[in-house]
Amino acid sequence: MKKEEGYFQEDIHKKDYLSIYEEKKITSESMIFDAGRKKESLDGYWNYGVDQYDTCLRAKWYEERYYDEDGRPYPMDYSFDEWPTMKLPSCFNMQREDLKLYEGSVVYTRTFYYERKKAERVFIKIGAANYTCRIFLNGRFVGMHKGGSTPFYVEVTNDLKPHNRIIITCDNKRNSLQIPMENTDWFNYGGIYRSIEIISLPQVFIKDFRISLDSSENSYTRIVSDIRLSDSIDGTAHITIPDLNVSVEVSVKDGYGHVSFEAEPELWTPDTPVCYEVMAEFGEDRIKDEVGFRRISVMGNTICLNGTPVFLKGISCHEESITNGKALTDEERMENLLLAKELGCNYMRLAHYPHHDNMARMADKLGILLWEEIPVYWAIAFDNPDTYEDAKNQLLELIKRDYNRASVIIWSVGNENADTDSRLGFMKNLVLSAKELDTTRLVSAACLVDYTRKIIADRLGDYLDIIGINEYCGWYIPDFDTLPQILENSAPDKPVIITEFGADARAGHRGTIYDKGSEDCQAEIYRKQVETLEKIPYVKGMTPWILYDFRCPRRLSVLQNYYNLKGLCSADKKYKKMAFYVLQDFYKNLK
Ligand code: GCB
Repeated sequence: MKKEEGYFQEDIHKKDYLSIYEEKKITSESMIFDAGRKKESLDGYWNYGVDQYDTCLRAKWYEERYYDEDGRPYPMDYSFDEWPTMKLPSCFNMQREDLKLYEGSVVYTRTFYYERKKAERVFIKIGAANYTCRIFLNGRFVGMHKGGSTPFYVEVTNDLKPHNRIIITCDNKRNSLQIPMENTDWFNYGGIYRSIEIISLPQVFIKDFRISLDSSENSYTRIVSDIRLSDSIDGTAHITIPDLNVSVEVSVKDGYGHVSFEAEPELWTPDTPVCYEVMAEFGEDRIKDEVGFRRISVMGNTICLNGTPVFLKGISCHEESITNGKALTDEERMENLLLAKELGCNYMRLAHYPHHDNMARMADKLGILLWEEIPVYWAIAFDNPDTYEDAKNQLLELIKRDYNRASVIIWSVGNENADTDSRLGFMKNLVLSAKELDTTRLVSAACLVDYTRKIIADRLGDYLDIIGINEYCGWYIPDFDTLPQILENSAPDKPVIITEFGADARAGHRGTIYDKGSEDCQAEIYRKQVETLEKIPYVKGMTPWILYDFRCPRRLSVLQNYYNLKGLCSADKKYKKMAFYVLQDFYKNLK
């Protein structure tokens, strides 16, 4: 294929080379309900090039315009098929020592065969890629997604051939307008770190499927379900739940159907994490999910699960492992959940961004309640409308992804954001969006304490169902006695969860309770914290910071050595610090 004359100069001089890739934005609107569907995996070995200057996008390598009219090759700056390979999904930082601190574009490519069946629609799903991802199939730009932790889907029905070349560029450069912004207290892993899959569907398919107890009624025997189709057509869908003897028809009009019916599910709780196989079908399409039924609510200062008051015995957790970065294996996820169980938890905070959806699926089975969060972290560009759209999109993608998970009880719209007017408007709107899309859960955020007035006084609290509070009394706030004062000065009219407290301790480093960085000092702070918090009637849960140590570019002391050491366990999770047992004891003896 021939390149236009002068293409070379255009490639290097064009300043806004990215604008053409802003079209075809993939958003929460493009999501497809994919539980129980047959998928073909594109995981495995991809060729890749580290493209620090974004030359693939500037020079449109994906067009593969190799030859002039006489068949002579143009000079080329890439060699897709000769490039080295990397196994996906993965964080590239963990794959090559010299990429450990790289932040920027990586071009991934591979070929694959596909035999398209008549009348099917085909989509590519990427579980997550950090942060901006652009997909090209057979020379054509098919879509762009922003946001580093949620899944996205793009239709490729008309682009597929028997033999295909796919190219995905993925750029994890930090940026003050993104969610999160450039400064975070965790490591900015890059790459396509969750699975890449092909999903083949009939012409008309079930695009969204939600099922839960009816949140508008105080009943435990009424189930509601919403079905949205890919197309605006009329018809009848079916829902079956064999173990509940449910088989109902759903009348669908203009692509949407709602049904409400009686059933007697055993309620989902951490002690009885019962999930039912639920099937839905419309025309040739079938989906299948495993769903638990429970009700979460707030009454005054109390959090109730199925009408019974519950105290959230929790722990915070990042999505990270020493060997795999964010690309955890299911075994590693299970290890984290079991470690929380061993600690005596009935609840976890999945900080500070959406973790893999298998985490919630496993929590459904193990009986662990979850707080899920979007990375509206610290000083977001609250004045910027595009930044808001990005945050909202990440929130909607998360909610749509995990709507049917009984374990997820709280959506968090952010963490530690200063109480300014623009932040209030931004985050209030996120709260309202979450509530509009999902009436079956509570909405919260991890707020800052007003240390000057020593009071819980974040204006966002008015809009939340539960107020989350991060407080570091005894650590960043050296005078521990500030905590009882804050708690005494405050009289919230809703439950409070202490979303963070903690202290750094290097595993195996001992000292007196005054020696910062020693296990003894950390354990003492935990002792004082739980002793104080236990007495406060409106504190209805806690997720101390954090289950295990994690990589952190901001932590430069010799003790820390680029790790945040507030873990109750060492980073490899093999060693439990003294504070682990303090919290375990507290949870064990809590009534
Ligand atoms: C916080 C942040 C968390 C940090 C932690 C710390 O308040 O929410 O992301 O890692 O403090 O260790 O300072």
